[in-house]
Amino acid sequence: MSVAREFELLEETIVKHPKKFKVYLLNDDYTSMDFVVDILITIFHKSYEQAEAVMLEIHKMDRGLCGVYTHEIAETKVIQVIKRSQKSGFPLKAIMEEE
Ligand code: TYC
Repeated sequence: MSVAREFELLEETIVKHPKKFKVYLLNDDYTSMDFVVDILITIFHKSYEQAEAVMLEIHKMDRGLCGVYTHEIAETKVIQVIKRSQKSGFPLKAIMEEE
């Protein structure tokens, strides 16, 4: 196979199947439930009911899935969570994992 063809196939793979990343929020003992619900509504675009369910899942299971995104968007969400948490004085953490 020619180098040009190999490059074409690689390009197709990258364009059509960009890697996806799961973003999770982690439980802790100090962040208020209301703050987590607000984060889930404003950063992860959940409805109030969805946000409450995800927050309770994290509270019980130690982490919860907030969404699946491309690398750049997932990274932005993680940074937004950390910045908002620091500003509000909560230790809430978000992590991302390749799907
Ligand atoms: N465990 C926290 C409490 O009891 C609530 C909480 C939920 C914190 C989800 C973080 O990602 C979290 N106040």
